[in-house]
Amino acid sequence: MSPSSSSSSTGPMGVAVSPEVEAALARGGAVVALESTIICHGMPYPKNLQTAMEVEAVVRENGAVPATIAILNGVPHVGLSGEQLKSLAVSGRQFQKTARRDIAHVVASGGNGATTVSATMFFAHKVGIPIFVTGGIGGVHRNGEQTMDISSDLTELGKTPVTVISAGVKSILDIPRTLEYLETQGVTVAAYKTNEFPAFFTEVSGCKVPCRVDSPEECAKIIYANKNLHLGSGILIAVPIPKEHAASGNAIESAIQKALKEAEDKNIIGNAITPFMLDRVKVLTGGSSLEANIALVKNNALVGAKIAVALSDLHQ
Ligand code: PSU
Ligand code: MN
Repeated sequence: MSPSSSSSSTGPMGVAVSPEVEAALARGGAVVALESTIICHGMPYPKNLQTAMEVEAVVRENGAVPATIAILNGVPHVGLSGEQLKSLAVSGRQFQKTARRDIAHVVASGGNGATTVSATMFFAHKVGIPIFVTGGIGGVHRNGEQTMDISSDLTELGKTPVTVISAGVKSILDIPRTLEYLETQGVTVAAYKTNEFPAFFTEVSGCKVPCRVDSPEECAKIIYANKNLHLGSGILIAVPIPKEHAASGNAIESAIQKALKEAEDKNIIGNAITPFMLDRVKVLTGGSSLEANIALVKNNALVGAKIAVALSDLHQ
C-alpha cells in the first residue's frame, strides 16, 4: 500500500502540516505529537492501526489535537489522515526506521520513514509542537560503555526543547546509565506521581529521580520555565504503567531477565540484541507484553493531552 498525499500542503520548511494541526497551532491550542516507529516497527498489524487510532482518540477526548509524524514519499508529514495512518500500519517494516541521522537520506531519496523519538522531536519542534507522547524512549544499552550503543533519543533530548511523555525505558536497557547520560545532556527528568523512574512494563526501576510532578499543571509550569529561560534542552516526563497492568508487567519483567540470560549464554551482541530480546519476551509472555504496551501508551496519551491543555492555558 503506497501512502497517498493528503490535503496538507508542503510549507516553506519542507514539512507538510495537516490543516487541523496548522489551525490548532495558529490559535495556540493544545497539540500532541506522536511518533510512527511504534506503529511500523513496534507492533504487528492490525493491533498497530487500532492502537494508533485509539491513541489519537484519547488525545482528542482530552482536549488536544493529535499530530502523528512520518515521512511519506520523501515529505515529512505532521498530522496524518486516517488513510495515511492505515498505509503506515499496513506497510510496517517497509517504512524505514528513521532516527535523526536518517532524515536527510529518507527525504532525499523520496522514501517512506517511520520516525523514532529523535526524529519526531526534531519535526515537532520545527513546526512548534512542544509536547510529544510515546511509549518508551531509547537509552544506553547494557554494556553500552563498551559498544557505545546509546540511542540518539538521548542527545536529541539534550538539544531540542520538546517535552516527551513516556513510561520510562525498558529494562532491556541500562537504566542507571541512561539517567546518567540524560543528566550529562542537561535533560530535566520528572517522574509523574512517583519518586522513582519507571521501567516501562513495571512502575519501579530502583532509580530515584530528583524531580517529582503530581499534576498536568505542575508539568506545564516546568515546560513554561524551560521555554522562558531559553534553556534549549528537552524534558522527559516519566509516567508509570497503570497499576492494573503492572501485575502482568512483573511477569514480563521476569521474562526479560530470562531472555537477558539467554542472550548472554548465546553471546548475542551488537544490533542483534534488541530484536532477539523483543522476540523472546513476546514468546515467553505469550503475547501479554503487547497488551501492557498498548495500555501504557494510551495512559501516556491521556497524561500528555492534559499537559498540552494546561500549557496552552498558561499561554492564554
Ligand atoms: N522503546 C520502546 N519501544 C519503541 C522504541 C523504543 O519501548 O518502539 C522505539 C522508539 O521509536 C525509539 C526507538 O525512539 O525505538 C529507539 O531506537 P534506537 O534504540 O535504535 O535508538
Ligand atoms: Mn542504537
